[in-house]
Amino acid sequence: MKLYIVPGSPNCRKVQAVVHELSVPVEAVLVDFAAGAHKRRDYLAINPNGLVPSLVDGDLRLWESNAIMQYLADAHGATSLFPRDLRRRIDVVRWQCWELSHFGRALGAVLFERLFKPLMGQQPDEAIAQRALEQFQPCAALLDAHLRGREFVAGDTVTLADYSLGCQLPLAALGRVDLAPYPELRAWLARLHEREAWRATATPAAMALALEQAVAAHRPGSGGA
Ligand SMILES: N[C@@H](CCC(=O)N[C@@H](CS)C(=O)NCC(=O)O)C(=O)O
Repeated sequence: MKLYIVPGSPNCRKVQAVVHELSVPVEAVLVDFAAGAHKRRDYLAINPNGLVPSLVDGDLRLWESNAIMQYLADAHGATSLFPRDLRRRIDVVRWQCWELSHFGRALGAVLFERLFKPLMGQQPDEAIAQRALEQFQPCAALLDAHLRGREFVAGDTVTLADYSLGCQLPLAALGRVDLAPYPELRAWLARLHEREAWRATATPAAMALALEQAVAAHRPGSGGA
């Protein structure tokens, strides 16, 4: 099995966390974004979107991070991460859908403007970041309220839903996204951080440093923007 990733990508991290949880032998293939490898014909044959992550398992070519997580969990009998019981399973699916459509989409738009654009040498658009932040805040409040009295998003044990919803949050501070108003969310993130699979997939130090430097160069008043 081959997993195509870019170190530091939140969508890759959620899949990598599942790989670590399951201890499955997966060959990680690093896609060289800087060289445009994700837009070349050989990679587009695997993922026509030109995005990461992608999984190749025999003749299966699978893209969309949440689908890859579900496939890996089911293929390895991980019923705790992705329960077979219909009610519990659909709860996990629901939160993963919500992550893609609402929570992660809004947060991703903020981070794209404030972190990833500077990293790529592009000028951030703060108006877009502000609008996305306004969409993120009610989502964060909803999740915060949901987590009250719960260890994890879909119950007392970690599931795919936690890794999907958590994958971008470690970058929040760098993107000036204030999580202070969401104490339950922060406590849940700390619980996630206790898991070996989460710590093992943290953004590589070199990537974290590059992000910090790119953000600093574009900070208002830095003279870099
Ligand atoms: N919905 C997709 C999103 C994948 C995605 O946007 N990946 C980012 C990295 S986190 C990417 O490949 N960006 C490259 C680009 O936009 O050209 C998934 O969940 O797999």
